[in-house]
Amino acid sequence: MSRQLSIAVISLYALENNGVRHVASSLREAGFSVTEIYFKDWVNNNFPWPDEIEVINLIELLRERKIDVVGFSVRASAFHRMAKYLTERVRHALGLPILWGGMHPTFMPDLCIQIADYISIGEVDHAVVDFFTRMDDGEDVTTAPSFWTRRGQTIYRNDLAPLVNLDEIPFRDFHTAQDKFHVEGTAVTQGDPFITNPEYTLLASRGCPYWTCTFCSNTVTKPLYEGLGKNFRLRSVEHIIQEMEYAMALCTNIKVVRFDDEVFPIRKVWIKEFSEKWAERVGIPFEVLVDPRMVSYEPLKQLKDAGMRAICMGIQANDRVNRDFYHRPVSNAQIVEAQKVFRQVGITSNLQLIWDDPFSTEEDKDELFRMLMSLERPFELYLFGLTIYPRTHLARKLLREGLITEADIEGVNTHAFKQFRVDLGFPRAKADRRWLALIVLMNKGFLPKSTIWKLYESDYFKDNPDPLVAFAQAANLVKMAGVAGEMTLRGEMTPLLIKRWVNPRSLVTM
Ligand code: B12
Repeated sequence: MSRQLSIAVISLYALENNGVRHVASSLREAGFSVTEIYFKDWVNNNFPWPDEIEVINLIELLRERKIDVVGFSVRASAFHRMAKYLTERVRHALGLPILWGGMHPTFMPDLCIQIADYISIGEVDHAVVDFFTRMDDGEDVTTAPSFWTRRGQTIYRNDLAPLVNLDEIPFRDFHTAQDKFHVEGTAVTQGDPFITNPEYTLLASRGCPYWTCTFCSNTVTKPLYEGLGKNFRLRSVEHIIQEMEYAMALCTNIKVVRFDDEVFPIRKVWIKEFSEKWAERVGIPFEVLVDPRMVSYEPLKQLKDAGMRAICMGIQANDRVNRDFYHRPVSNAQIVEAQKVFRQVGITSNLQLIWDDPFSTEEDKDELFRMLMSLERPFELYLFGLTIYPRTHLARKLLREGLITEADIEGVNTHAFKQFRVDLGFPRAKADRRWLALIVLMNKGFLPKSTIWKLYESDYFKDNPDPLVAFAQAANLVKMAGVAGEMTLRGEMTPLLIKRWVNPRSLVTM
């Protein structure tokens, strides 16, 4: 059935945005005309404020497409100010009703409904169809589940719709080119800006089996869904393989697939079926992220044989910080053991750390350093700066203990735009500059561990870390050049990737 309403769904600074793509697919399947707009793309550690020409192009595009309702996907809280600004500009120019969806309104509904006319909370793959069907039929939207409406000073709040069965929602669509636009610089480009990307990303699940890590969105979303379905849901293997068959026919440049799950589901029977079907019907190298608590040889070996080429694992911090601040009961010993298993399986491991927290002591950092030094090489290290999301368990605890103020929390702060990935050049305390330089050197295979121990023991660098930092930056650049070279050989280096990652003003650690 064809519907009257013409809806725009806008992604802020993300060409891949799953949220926008899923919402657009569900609405198109229900007969709505949907324009997907990819408003700018991200550049690592730098999300520049939109230029005037970009705002004007966005407004003109909405006008030309005769849009009736504008939906913004506000995925991260750091986008709050920008989404507010764009909302006001679009409203002022076109007088259209504005809807916000995504993680930020899910975290902060009372704040967001003061700005948008409507917000959606949580996942709305089915609920969004119900909301717009009511609107299209001229029925009452103020009682639509998962949606809030503001009329003047009155706010209509509704409970959430139940969580969805992931096998029952449509795939993100890659066949609608004429209704997709990328607004960037002076250009408005029609077509799907992500369809030629060599890296295809997807989720095998939603939610997280370990949902208690205090920094994570799941500590906010899981309680919202109490009684409305299981937070951690897995897609059937067949559904994933069918998506890949559909995607491979349309996205013809896929060289690698990255599973973006909170943690990739390591379940014996599922992994066996997945590995067999992936090898037989997809055959593209892929990467996953796991938790140290789920690492064991057999399933990882099956995945490796099916084409898994790299594995990410969050270490976060040392025992004490993981236990007392992050509520992550993972011991140093488990991490060392997991890395052993990765070496036995023969898989590249990308280990991830969280830095820049206000509670790790020098002893904690020393213990973390020693644990990392005890890991079997080779491994890659990714360093992330701690970003404090609103309403998370961690934000509440740190506020209570006076370790942060409201200004440190995303939404007011925009940490995710500045130091999401740690940049060695960013201003930090002397001691931290030294620790980071030492850690950055650790995964550089060309540097023997004995040299790193000597640098660690040197009293000179404790007082003067800058030469050490310069050395680590140089080693980091050599590493980056090597990685870029390998990616070029595999056909995975694109202008898009270069733009996103090679940011000379903020070089991330690798
Ligand atoms: C995968 C992922 C990414 C991938 C995205 C891949 C992709 N293809 O989209 C990458 C690595 C690119 C990424 C980047 C970032 N991410 Co991220 N990401 C995630 C993750 C793990 C899953 C997101 C996802 O795809 N979910 C599945 C989709 C279908 O769900 P969804 O996006 O929530 O969309 C649903 C609803 O929200 C809603 N919805 C969404 N948009 C809209 C719009 C409208 C109009 C409506 C009605 C509804 C609606 O409907 C959708 C369908 O149900 C989440 C954690 C999580 N559990 O959500 C973090 C998460 C969203 N990311 C987060 C952050 C901070 C970021 C970055 C800012 C980090 C950075 N500095 O690089 C960037 C922002 C990029 C950008 N410009 O948007 C935070 C946000 C927390 C916060 N409150 O700020 C989260 C919650 C992780 C966390 N730490 O807890 N991310």
